[in-house]
Amino acid sequence: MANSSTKKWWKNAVIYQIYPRSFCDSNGDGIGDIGGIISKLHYLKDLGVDAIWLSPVYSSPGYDNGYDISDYKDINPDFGTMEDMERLISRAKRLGIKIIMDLVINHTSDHHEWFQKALAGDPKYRDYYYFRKGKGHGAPNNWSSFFGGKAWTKTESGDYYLHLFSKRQPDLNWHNPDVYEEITDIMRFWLDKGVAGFRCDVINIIYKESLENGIKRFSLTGREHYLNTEGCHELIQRFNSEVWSKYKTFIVGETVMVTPDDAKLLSDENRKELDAVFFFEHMDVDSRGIKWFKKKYRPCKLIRILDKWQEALEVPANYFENHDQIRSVNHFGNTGKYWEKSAKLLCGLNLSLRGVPFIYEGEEIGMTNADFRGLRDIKDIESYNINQAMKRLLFVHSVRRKLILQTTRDNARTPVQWDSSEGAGFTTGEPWIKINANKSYINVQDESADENSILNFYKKMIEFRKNSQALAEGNYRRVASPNDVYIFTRESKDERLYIYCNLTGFTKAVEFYGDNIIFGNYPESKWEKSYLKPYEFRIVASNI
Ligand code: TEU
Ligand code: CA
Repeated sequence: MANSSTKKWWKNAVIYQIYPRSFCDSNGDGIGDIGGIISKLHYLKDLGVDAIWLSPVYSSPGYDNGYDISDYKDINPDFGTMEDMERLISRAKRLGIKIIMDLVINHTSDHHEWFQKALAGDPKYRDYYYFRKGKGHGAPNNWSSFFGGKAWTKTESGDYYLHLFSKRQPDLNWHNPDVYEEITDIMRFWLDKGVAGFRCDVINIIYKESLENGIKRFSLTGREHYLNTEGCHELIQRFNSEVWSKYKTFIVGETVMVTPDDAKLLSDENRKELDAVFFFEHMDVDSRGIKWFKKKYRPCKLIRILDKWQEALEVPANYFENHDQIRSVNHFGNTGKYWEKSAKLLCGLNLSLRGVPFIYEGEEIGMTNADFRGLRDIKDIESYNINQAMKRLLFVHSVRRKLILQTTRDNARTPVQWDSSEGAGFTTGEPWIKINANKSYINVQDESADENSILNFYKKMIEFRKNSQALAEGNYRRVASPNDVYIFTRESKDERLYIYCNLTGFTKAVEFYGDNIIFGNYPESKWEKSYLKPYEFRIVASNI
């Protein structure tokens, strides 16, 4: 049995993701920064979070907002200095908040010194990347990029280099032992500074088994050569045994296109690879293979997927939002009449599932998708590349506009709405991306003052989870329920809870299990044992 000294600190943690560019701007240049984060640490403490996952703050030209790193041991001046970062780590520590950094090691920026030296012809650094001669009149193979188009770009010397993301993000060659040494040195650099772990970007695709042609697909041709390869598992095991295990880290991997079986291999405690993984299946519940082509969202499908992953993994990393996804009220809830109820329901569900819950900045106040007027308001490099790809396929403007506006990652990247003022309390200057006009009623200041707000519901729910053995470490079992209603139990030695989630805007008749309703998103006077109101969430205690 784990006791308090051997128990892993993150086992019952609630983690909050900060996308620094959009969180809080302390110097009026319109860009969120580390000073802004420091100014909000008390807010996060009050909310009840244990750790922050910080999206990249390293030096970067910013083509992919920091997911293109040009110096892993320095801070992007837009965000501040190394001293600011050290101050953030120590101030957070004083409040009992840990910092988990984003680590992007599938690729660097094309501005990175290694890539610049490679381009200049230095053989040592050319071998840090995949440079290859073209075949016939084209690229070395037929692989495609995650952001649309080809995965190869031709350089002045006539050779091509591989990039699974944008051409500004050349892939590192993980066959090269020097790359391993460089990157593990970077990990130690940050762990020695006191960070508590990493969120590893696209970690399950870093090792390319070969550069053969891929099986032709509508999207991501070539993936069978780099997805969850043996070499990738070996690398992660080495990171774990040689670096991570020497510190008390929490390592969560972003793992793309994984099945529960793949994810189990990557996060099985005995294999000593990752502590937890982010999977995507529930995010894709309403997409036809690729997210730009949506289909109708059906709650029963979401439930089936969540249940499957709850059963499969010991510690799923649970989330409904991040910086790459649309806002959860738009995705799985309601932005009209049931905005508030559905936001609270999603909070309740996320924090009741087994695993480690992640909350994305602004989710705790029910922020919605952006209100962009057109494609010109969008900054995301992915949207830009997809728009170009759709143009090549002769999609007309109105279709491109519609598909991109409803799916662009910038929907989740509009500034956090701290108050209803012009700059939303985010900035005193001109924001780098348009602020949502609904800051007039969706904002931290107003919600702090309102006892029944979404924000205060988050606080109560986090507190509830902290005090509940069953939610913190109990087992999970699904219970029979009507269509589109999710009911499950969480049970520990002395506590059994029934969690009820009505994922629809309709009243639903339900069987009553357990004894007393003890928590919910409707006022106590409205609690009815035999039916659930629209988007109702409730916790029922049962005597055992
Ligand atoms: O995302 C990886 C990834 O799979 C996404 O590109 C995803 O396919 C897309 O966002 C869905 O719209 C990670 C980061 O989270 C993302 O922000 C980066 O752009 C990407 O890696 C490249 O580093
Ligand atoms: Ca700033």
